[in-house]
Amino acid sequence: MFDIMIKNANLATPQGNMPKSGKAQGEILIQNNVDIGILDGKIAKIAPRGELGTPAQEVINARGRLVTPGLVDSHTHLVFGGFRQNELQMKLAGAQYLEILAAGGGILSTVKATRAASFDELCDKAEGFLNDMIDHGTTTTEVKSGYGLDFETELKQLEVVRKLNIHHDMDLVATFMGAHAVPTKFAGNADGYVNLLINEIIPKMADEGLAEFCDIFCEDSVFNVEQSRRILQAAKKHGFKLKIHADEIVDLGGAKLAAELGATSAEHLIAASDEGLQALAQSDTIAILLPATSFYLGKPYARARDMVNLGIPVAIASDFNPGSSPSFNMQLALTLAYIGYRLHPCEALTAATLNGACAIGLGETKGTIEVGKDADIVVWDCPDLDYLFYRFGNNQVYTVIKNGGVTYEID
Ligand code: IZC
Ligand code: ZN
Repeated sequence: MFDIMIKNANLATPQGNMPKSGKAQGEILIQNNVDIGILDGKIAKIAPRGELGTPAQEVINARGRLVTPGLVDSHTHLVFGGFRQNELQMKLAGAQYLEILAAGGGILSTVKATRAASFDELCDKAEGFLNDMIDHGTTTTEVKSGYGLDFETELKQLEVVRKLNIHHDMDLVATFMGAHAVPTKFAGNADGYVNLLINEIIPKMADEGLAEFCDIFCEDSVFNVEQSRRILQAAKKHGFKLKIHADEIVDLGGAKLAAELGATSAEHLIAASDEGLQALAQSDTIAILLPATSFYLGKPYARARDMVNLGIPVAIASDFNPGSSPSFNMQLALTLAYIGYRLHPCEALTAATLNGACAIGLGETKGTIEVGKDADIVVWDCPDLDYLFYRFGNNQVYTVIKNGGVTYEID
C-alpha cells in the first residue's frame, strides 16, 4: 500500500544525482499519463497510467497537469530583522546598491535590525516566509547568515535555521556568511574584521556545527580577492564547503577565485569576465544565477547562455533578501530566467531542481522525480512546462507533496 499516489501526471524531470551542464542541462524526461507511488516520504514507483499495481491511502488526481520535482532555492538570506522598503525609492532616484551600503544602509541596516530582534521574532518571521515558499513550490532552501557580523548574532541566525529545519516541512541547508559586509565597528579596517573572522569566529562557528557551507561577499568595497581567499581558506581548513558571492556588481575576479579554491558554487556572476567564465568551465563549481536580483536592481542579466555553452552547470535561485531581491518566488525566477537569460524551460527546470540540489550538497536525495529520491513533488495548475514559464505573477501551484504528505492544496 502506497501512502500517496499521484494519478495521471504529465511528468517533467531531470534525471540523476550529478549537476547537468552543456546540452545535458536541457535534457528533461517528459512522460505524459504516468502514476507515481509514494511510500515513507520516498518515490517508490513510477508507472504508466493504471499500472502502479498497488493501491494507495490517498490519491491525488493530477488530471494531466504538469508534475515536477519540488523547486530547490539554492541561495537565500531568509533570516533577517526589519525590511528595507525605504531603499527602493533611493534606487529609483539613482542611488547605487553599493553606495547605500557605504552610507551605512543596505546590509548594515539589516544587521542593526537583526541584532535587535529576538530569536523567537526571527524564527516566527522566517517560518512565515517558509510557509509561503512551500505554497509556491519550493521544497528545499539554502539559508545564509550574514546579518550579525558578530559571533552571537550569526549564531542566533544559524540556530533559527536549525530549529526551522527540525520543525518545518521545508528542508534547509545552512551557510555561514559572517563575511557579508564589514561591520560598522571595523569601518576602514576590513583587515581587522578579516583577522577576527579567521582567528576567532570561523573556528568557533565550525565547533558549533550548524553550517555546512561558508560564503563571502567578494565585491568592490566589501571584501577584495585577497581577503576573500584568506577567509575561505580558513573556512575550508575548518571543514566548511565553500560558496562565493562572485562578481555580482563589479568584476573583481570572484569567479576565478571560486574555481581556484574548488568552491561548490559561485553565485551572481552578473559582471563575470570571459576569463572568470573560462576558469569556471575548467572547474567543478556550479554557477548559481539570480535573475530576480538583476530585475530588481536594474542590472544586466548574467550570461547564462554563454555559461551553458561553455559547459558550466547553471542553477537558478531567488536570492530572497530584504534589499536586492525581496521575493522568494521561484516561479518568477524561472520566467525571468527564460526571458532574461534565454534559458530554455527545460534548462531552467534543471537549474531550479537538480543543479540547485547539487549546489547545496543534496543531489543524491533531491532535485529529480526518480525511484528512491525524496518525494518532494509539485503538481502545477498547468498543462505543460511552456505554460508554467509563460504565466507570471500568479501562483501556479496546484498541490505540493513533501515529507510523505500534502502540504498545500488549492480547493
Ligand atoms: O541584504 O543586500 N547582495 N548581499 C549581497 C545581499 C545582496 C543581501 C542584502
Ligand atoms: Zn546573496
